[in-house]
Amino acid sequence: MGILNVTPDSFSDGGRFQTIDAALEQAHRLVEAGADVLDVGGESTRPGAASVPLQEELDRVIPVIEAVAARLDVLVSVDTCKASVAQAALAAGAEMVNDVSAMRADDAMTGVVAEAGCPVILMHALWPPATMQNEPEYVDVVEDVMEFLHTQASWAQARGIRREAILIDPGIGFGKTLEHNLLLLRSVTRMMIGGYPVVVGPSRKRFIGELTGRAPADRIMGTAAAVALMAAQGVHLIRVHDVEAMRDVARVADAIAWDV
Ligand code: HH2
Repeated sequence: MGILNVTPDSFSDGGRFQTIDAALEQAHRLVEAGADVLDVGGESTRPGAASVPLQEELDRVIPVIEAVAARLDVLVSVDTCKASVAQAALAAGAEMVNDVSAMRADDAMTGVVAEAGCPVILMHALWPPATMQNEPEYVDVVEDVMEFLHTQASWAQARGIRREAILIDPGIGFGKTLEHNLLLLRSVTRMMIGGYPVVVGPSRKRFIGELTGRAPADRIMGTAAAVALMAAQGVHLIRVHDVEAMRDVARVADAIAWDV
């Protein structure tokens, strides 16, 4: 899954793809590099990021989704917590919703996803993002995150979303210390117990900076290590900025670990 942030303030690529032309060019690059899914987002979720008004988020993502869906053969996902943005994105050609609040932020989200019948990623985060990094605590981080995701998945099904449409994501960096992130990445196969496909987004994140001392743009090798280990553990979808490099990493890791 290639990341296409149309935001001024994302932590690693903010401000780079704000015009439709720049976003389309990047979308082309990501698809040529082998992305199966493009995740288009108009609101940064980094700790402390300002929330974006509805109209502004719509103005950022909808024209880009329309342009990408019309021109490229790729599944477009919309990274949003707002039901109206998801609805407009699906009408504009998106086919999947990626909700980092696991559909807690907007009560109308389950209805939009159920009606569309599209796949949805439910991600774990301590909520809201503004305070999620304030000394996060868990009893057993893997167990707690898994229980939360299974609860949200059951609730989603009770609201009319098909079980087969649900993917889950432990939410690397969303209300987690370095140790929490490492425990989740080390034990990601435990996330698969419920049978939902698992998505992981380690790309250029702060835990890699904490381990290597590097700035976001220089975290590609650190990201590669995480991607290799995710592929080797059978993670279904890996959300990354550097698709060309990570495609090779996943290809080799898959061949070694899975003989494919
Ligand atoms: N991480 C980010 C955003 N959306 N979605 C899923 N499912 N999983 C993730 O780990 C995830 C996500 C944060 O990364 P990024 O989009 O690069 O930065 P920002 O939130 O600053 O735009």
